[in-house]
Amino acid sequence: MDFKSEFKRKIEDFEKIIDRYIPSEEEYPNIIFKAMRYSVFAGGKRIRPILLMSACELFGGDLKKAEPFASAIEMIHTYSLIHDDLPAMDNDDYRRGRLTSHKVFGEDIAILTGDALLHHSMETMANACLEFRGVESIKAMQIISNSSGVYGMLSGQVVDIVSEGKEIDGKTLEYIHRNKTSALISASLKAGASIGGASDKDIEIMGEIGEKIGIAFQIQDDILDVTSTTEILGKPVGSDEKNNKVTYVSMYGLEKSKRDVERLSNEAISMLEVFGEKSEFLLELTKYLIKRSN
Ligand code: GRG
Repeated sequence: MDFKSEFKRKIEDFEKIIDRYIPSEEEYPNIIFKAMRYSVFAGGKRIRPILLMSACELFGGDLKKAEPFASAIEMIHTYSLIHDDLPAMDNDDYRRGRLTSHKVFGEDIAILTGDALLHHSMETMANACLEFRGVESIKAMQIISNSSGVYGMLSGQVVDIVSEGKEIDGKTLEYIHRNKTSALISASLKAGASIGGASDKDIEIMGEIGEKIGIAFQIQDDILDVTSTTEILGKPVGSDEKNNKVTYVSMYGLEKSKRDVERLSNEAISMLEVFGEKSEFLLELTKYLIKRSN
């Protein structure tokens, strides 16, 4: 398989899909739809929706049923980036190679844009549940809403914020990574598996694979924050240091961080191999995520 062209094709396909789920800028009040579209269509690697659709494919599911959930998870991810960049949080000026939402639309509209994307994601999933009826869709919605809220991403962000400028231990750092980053990545694989008709046991296994990929992804993000450039990342480097945040690299050093990314990714790959040839794309994606430069 030519992974690069397959990945590029999946990104292009997904962008056409999500375009159908976000209202047009022509709708009133135009500014909110314009701001939603500005951040959603600013680029981004589309990892979470592609993980979700690939997991659905792995279990032989109907991709049409996965589309609204893949779009919803990208809306949630984009909302979290908009809010994370706000002056009250990380106060960053660039994201995905563009000025951040609050820099373009003002802080008030940026807050509302994050809220709008979150609400719209829930409406998109609820509509899909009504259309498809099956318990697989309801379960996917439950997985995604659970992992993005107080039992996942949101609480990871809370502990991250209250830990700023403080000495934290390894357990707290792990809590932050597991919830802030890994929860949504793991949910992508679980929700995709559910829509694909996987058994409860396989959904659990996909969740464990997602946790490993998610933690490795965050450690790689911490590595890139000190080794990459703003041009390549499309967001400021050194942002963690600026915000007095303890990262995997500042706690364990660069060498151990690189080793752990490799170890976790290899563990995820071994678990994926059990599914045979069908998991080839997910396997290649996992390898790409550890070698990524942005
Ligand atoms: C505001 C509730 C709330 C949560 C914010 C996800 C998050 C929590 C903040 C984003 C900042 C950050 C660095 C989070 C760690 C996860 C991470 C590496 C996000 C970036 O994801 P990518 O690399 O981004 O997939 P693109 O732009 O490619 O989609």
